[in-house]
Amino acid sequence: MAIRDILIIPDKKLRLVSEPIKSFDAPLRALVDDMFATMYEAPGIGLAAIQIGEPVRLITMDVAKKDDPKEPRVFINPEIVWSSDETSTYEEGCLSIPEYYEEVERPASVKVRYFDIDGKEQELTADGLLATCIQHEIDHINGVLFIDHISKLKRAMVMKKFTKAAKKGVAPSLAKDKEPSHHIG
Ligand code: GNR
Ligand code: NI
Repeated sequence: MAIRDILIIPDKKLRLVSEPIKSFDAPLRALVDDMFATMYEAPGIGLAAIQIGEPVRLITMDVAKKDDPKEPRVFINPEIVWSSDETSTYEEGCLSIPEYYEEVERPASVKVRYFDIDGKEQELTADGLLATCIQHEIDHINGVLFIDHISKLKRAMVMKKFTKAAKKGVAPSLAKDKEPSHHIG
């Protein structure tokens, strides 16, 4: 079991459309173990395989509150088969866009069909944070990031900060959703 590096924007791999899982075997279990180790250590409430550079349709998740018992969940080849018309708004973050948070509106409830680690088909109807997280992670396996759901101006600001930081090899300076004054940026 290994903690793996998490890809950060503007890494192009984060824009790949991940491929379906075909084999429910030992290498898949090893990858799932690495994803849980990486997700819990970060810490994060969800992780898509592409975030550790593996372009397969695999998600790990645990939305249990801190101090409550762990609720590890694995979703393989997940598909949203129903979404509510009702929406809800959460302040989202992403381990691939560290320390940037913004409100995103999405369907409040979703029904997801997926395979579990044993290759058995499952269905789950989710609401609240679980529904938001499932949608955030399914976006990842389709090469979509939560900043694709915010304003073009805010997205451009975030991309610029992280692109600059990546070139310098430093962490980006992100005063919450504000572009710093031009003379200090
Ligand atoms: O840890 C995470 N928290 C979070 C908060 C609100 C909405 C979505 C998320 S997912 C994120 C981890 C992550 O980047 N998963 O891809
Ligand atoms: Ni994310």
